[in-house]
Amino acid sequence: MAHFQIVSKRSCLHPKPEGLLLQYGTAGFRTNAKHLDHIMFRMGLLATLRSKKTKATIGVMVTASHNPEEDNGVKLIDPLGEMVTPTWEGFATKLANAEQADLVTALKDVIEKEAINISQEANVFTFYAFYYYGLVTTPMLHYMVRCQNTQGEYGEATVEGYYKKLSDAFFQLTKNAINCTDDQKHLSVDGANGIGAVKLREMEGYLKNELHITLFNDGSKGKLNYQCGADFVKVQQKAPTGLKMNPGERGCSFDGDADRIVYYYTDAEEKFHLLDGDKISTLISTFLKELLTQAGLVLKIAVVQTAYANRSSTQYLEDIMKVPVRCTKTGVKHLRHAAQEFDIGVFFEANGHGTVLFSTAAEEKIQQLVENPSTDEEAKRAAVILQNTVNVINQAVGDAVSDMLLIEAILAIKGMTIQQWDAIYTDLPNRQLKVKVLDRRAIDTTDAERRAVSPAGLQEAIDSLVKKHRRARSFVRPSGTEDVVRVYAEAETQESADTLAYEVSLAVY
Ligand code: 16G
Ligand code: ZN
Repeated sequence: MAHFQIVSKRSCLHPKPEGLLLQYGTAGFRTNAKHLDHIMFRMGLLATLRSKKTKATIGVMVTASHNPEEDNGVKLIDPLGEMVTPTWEGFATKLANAEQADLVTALKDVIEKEAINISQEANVFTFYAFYYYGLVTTPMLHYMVRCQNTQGEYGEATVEGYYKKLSDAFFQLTKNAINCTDDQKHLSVDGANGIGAVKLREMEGYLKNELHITLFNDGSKGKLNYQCGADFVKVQQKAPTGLKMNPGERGCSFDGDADRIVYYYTDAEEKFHLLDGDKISTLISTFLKELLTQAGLVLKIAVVQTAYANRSSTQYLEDIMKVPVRCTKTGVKHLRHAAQEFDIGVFFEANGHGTVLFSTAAEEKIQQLVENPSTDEEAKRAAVILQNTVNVINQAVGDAVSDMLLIEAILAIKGMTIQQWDAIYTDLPNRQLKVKVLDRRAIDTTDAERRAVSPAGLQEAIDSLVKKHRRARSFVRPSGTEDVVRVYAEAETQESADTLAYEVSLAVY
């Protein structure tokens, strides 16, 4: 009981603003940092319970991701580096919203419902993780939690271990790039003035001569995510400020905590070309599918997208590449869940968050092929590349650095320019808008957020607006991270997409 008294006393030092209600959303709690003190304290408690329950190390990530600098956020990371389960998200919300006097009751409720043995040693790596590692990117923490809980099988749970694992795999991959000139090894990176920039600086030494990075928005001057970063580039469809690139050169942007990445270039007419999460998943899945064929491996590969995926990408994957595509709700956990149903699940949100999951069986088959002395040369080469691809990927979570290394390796191996990659299919012009409404929860969606079921009449209104445009599509959904409703529209021309997005946003009011 003494425990609970201490908790109760300490929690008074982190009082909850009365009446403040927050929900554990797609990416944990996220709001203005000044409202988060009590949340941080309470999530520490919950992480400890989660650790006792799973008898494993749990991660606590404090980050604002792509949000403005004054925001902050916190989320819990489960033993294999994934997001906590829905039940525990529910506990998080309850705990966060309990008034001071009810906090202990809320805690006891979790303990009882989950039958937690309170005397079980809490591997409170949770808090150590953050303090011990100091500042790391979101994906690095996910990676380390996974290493810690797989007894090092996944890699060494240190910052150096992470750099070394990824860069080694990258070297093994780029060995297969014949004819790659020094020019082609150059990449401009916009670090969004976030932690990714700091970590990439540290990692540069490991990449030696295989990748020449010019880093912009490295945090030395600008504000976090302000006019830069993956979200800005994707939504505004223009280059980040501060980035200087010649026509045709490759550039990419991370978001503030480096779990998203998008690529781009400007052409000779100074037109900006964006290669977003859809282009990335197409590149990766095509690469993997070709390798599977060369290796003679029969493994089920699929791509998971969300409603934001450009229809051209879906059509290309399904019709040309014959890769099955699944659509899920926005939020990494949904995509991840769907991706786990395949031997190889490539999942990316259009905003650049994504990774690839390999089933244990898939990894074993690849391994066997590499080790089998009777594997013929072509199959073996493909199997070795597949194995190194597995190693360069951060399967725990979408990771800008790991995705960047994989993309760079694929382009090098294929001898492909960014223009050639871009030309695989042509995006339908699209537009995203956000609308402030009184209560965004009045909007409820179905069919992986592609249709609105409430308020009544909204979907019918969208349908009739869509009909006025060619090759058009539009949907609305309440944001999980901001108090707004998001509107997406795509159509045959940019003008059409812009008009449709605007018209639909009026229908939302
Ligand atoms: C969070 C999600 C991201 C999603 C975004 C949508 C995670 C780790 N992150 O950042 O996947 O795209 O929310 O934001 O799940 P929205 O609901 O505000 O549009
Ligand atoms: Zn992020």
